Amino acid sequence: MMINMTKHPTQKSANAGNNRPSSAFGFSLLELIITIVILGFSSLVLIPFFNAITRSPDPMIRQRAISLGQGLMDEILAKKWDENTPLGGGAIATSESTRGLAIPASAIGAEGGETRIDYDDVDDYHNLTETNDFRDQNNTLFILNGYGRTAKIEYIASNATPITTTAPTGALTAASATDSKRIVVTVTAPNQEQFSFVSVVCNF
Ligand SMILES: [Ca+2]
Repeated sequence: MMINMTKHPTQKSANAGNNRPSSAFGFSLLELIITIVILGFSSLVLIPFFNAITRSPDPMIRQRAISLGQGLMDEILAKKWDENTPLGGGAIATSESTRGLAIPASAIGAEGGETRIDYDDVDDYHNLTETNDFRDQNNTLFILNGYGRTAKIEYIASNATPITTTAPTGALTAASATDSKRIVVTVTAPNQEQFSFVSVVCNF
């Protein structure tokens, strides 16, 4: 019996140049399913991350807001403690203390006739409110659309703690004058995010 060992012509051409395993030609269904499952789990982790990025405030917005607040706070802190504080400094009389000069502290707020460029003591800035249009201490106008800032100054008890933007409650009258004034500057950014700057200045 003769056995023909010659390969069929079509079989020979199909195997020609084929030295790689059959799996190298593409993905099996199992591999595709595993890939889809991995991508699915990855998206669970990554989607909240991307959402957080798209919703986070623009760093430039924050930087401008902080500059606005810090600029006004620096300006206020450079002024004397009270309208009646003598040039060169020195304590004056308050409801907390009779040390120093027997000159009573004034009520909170700008004195009659004072405008921004005349502000010479800390509490002149009480209720200063600016929106879009801002002025520096030289009364020079600069515009930052969408931003706002306000200043609030109150007498607070000198032993009050904690000092925050809301507590302790302050007083505005000269009769309730204490040895400490709390300054709160609040800046509102275009995205309505608020930044508060708090300082306490003392009668000395
Ligand atoms: Ca003043």
